[in-house]
Amino acid sequence: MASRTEKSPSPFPSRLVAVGVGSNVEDAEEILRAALKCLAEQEFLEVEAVSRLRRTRPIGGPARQLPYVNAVALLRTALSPQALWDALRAVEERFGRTRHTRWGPRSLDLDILLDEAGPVCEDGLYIPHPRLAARRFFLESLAELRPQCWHFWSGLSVGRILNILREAPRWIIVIPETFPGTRSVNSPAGVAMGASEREADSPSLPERENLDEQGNFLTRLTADSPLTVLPTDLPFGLLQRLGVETVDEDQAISWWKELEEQLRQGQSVVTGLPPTRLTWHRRVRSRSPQTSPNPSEDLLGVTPPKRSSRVNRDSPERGVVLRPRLVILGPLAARWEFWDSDCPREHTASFDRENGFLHQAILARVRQGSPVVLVETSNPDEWPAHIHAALEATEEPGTPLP
Ligand code: PH2
Ligand code: MG
Ligand code: MG
Repeated sequence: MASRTEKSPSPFPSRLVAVGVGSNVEDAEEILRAALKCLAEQEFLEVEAVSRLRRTRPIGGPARQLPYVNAVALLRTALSPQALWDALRAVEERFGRTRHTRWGPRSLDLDILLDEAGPVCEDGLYIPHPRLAARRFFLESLAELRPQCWHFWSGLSVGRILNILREAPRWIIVIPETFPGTRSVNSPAGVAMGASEREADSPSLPERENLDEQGNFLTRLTADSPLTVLPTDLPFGLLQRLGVETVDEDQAISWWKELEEQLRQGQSVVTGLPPTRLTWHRRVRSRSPQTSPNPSEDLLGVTPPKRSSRVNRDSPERGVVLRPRLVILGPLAARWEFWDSDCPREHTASFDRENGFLHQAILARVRQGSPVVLVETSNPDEWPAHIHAALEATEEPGTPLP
């Protein structure tokens, strides 16, 4: 894929880019301070501000790793995102960075978290960082510097995301429709990869017969982990969960009761999109200006269904709107086509009506008040670890160093 940077040589204005800095080897703190100094000495960029350093629990990766030291630097640069990425990798290498274990110990990790020039979704580079919205420690650092920074995937500011992570119950929404090849979740990696790639090349509206598969998909994703799948999302079916068919009220209420009960028991709950009473069909299909979702409506089903007084009577959540902490989108979302209206024009050609409809329906419901994380890998064996790590990361603010 040709990158935007090759097509137009220098379209990037001088702007702010947030870079996450991390290290988890013996002398992590010194390495971080030296790396920040090294960044400041680079040509073509200036370090505008640096957050406090935080000691953080390692998220994901092998057991018994040393804690990380993490921080965020705000850089001012006119480099293209790709060129900046190259420059950062050169700095990583200077500090002896080697890549052997995924999420394993690293002497220096420099990640582009946000770019004021806009989102990037190409050649393996994703900006905002695909998992930023779950990484509480980076968000804490960013909020020290610029809480108003805009997070494209979620459609929320950093400060808002941080508030949600601090307050929302341990409820994660995973959207199977954005994970191609659900059937092959547990098959050998090679086979699974083949299936994912095939489907990723021609994503299509999942068929009704696949609905049970999608339920199994969530269950399999969370097997061997302390996450509980709420199985009652299954009977609603894809179209209902997308809100294009109305949902039976009693079903919706029992879904909510069970969700509340699980959360009350301190479980971490994974669900698909919750049922909603709203009929999205007409609004999503017709693209008139009035179709833009009204943020006060229960797009995620976050307000309990109609007979809410009965549902909530004995609930600790009573009077409180229940919000998911995180929405996780799969590899189909790591493509420009998925984001449709925000998609640069050169990427829209292959966009067909059915997919557009599916993606718009998903986006209309997820990008309204929930932090969004992308799992961009096509290897299904990695998805469970991603989902588990994302939840863990929401609970790690880190400890600021003096
Ligand atoms: N980076 C990772 C994986 N896990 N955990 C913490 N606490 N901090 C990190 O920067 C980090 C991580 C992969 O880049
Ligand atoms: Mg990283
Ligand atoms: Mg990195």
